[in-house]
Amino acid sequence: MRIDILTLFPEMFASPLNCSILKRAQERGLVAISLVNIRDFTTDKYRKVDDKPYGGGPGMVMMPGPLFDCAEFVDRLGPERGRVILLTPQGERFTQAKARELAQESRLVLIAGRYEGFDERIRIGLGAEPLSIGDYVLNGGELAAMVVVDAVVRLLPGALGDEDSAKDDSFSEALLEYPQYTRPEVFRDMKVPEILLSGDHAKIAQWRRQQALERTRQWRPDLLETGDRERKGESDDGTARPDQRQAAAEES
Ligand code: 6GU
Repeated sequence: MRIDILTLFPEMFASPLNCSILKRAQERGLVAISLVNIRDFTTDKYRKVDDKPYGGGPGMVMMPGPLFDCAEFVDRLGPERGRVILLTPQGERFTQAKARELAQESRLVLIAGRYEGFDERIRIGLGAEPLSIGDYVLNGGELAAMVVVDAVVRLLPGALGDEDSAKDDSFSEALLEYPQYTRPEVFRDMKVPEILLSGDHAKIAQWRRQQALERTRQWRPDLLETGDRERKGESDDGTARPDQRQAAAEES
């Protein structure tokens, strides 16, 4: 996979891209990530990338010129055009399902902006899909772009060790995970639940499922609501995955 990130702050990406799984994935050749500074495509002496909104209103808007020139330059860096994603709070919500979908692509172009927003012709003219990472406002799209890169790259075959990949099964977002414990057995008077030391694997599995349901009910009841297919982990044809049916049965 090739990922090009168009940004006004390429330096923000240095640390996240050069640690841990993302670093290893690049070293292994699973993904090539390039950072391109939008400001390098300005033509005026002030290197201006934003301007006041037509019609009035607060804030500044990203101008189409530098971004078009930047995107057209980036197009030529790879053999095919790639899917263009516009990071903006005015977008479709990024989910695990979307991460899986993007992980199938051979090329992604991520546009991270600043200011109040993008001139609408950027989305239209570049065929960019607006994507938001959640219902809150960030100072810019950079952190959101990093979130997308992180979630997508870890899904590329070979990015995770065997140990980690087991956790990433297709039901990973259907319920919250059960609580985990490791050594020591007693820590500051807090004991590991007896059942986990019992060696009874059937009982342990039952306990974990019940715990997963309980904490989902407490902290993410929306995941248990009907009519929310994607996060409930239902398949595209609307039928429940086997794991889901079991969870629903236990719930009732
Ligand atoms: Cl993609 N950008 C900004 N600026 N804020 C956000 C976001 C993106 N997603 C959630 N909040």
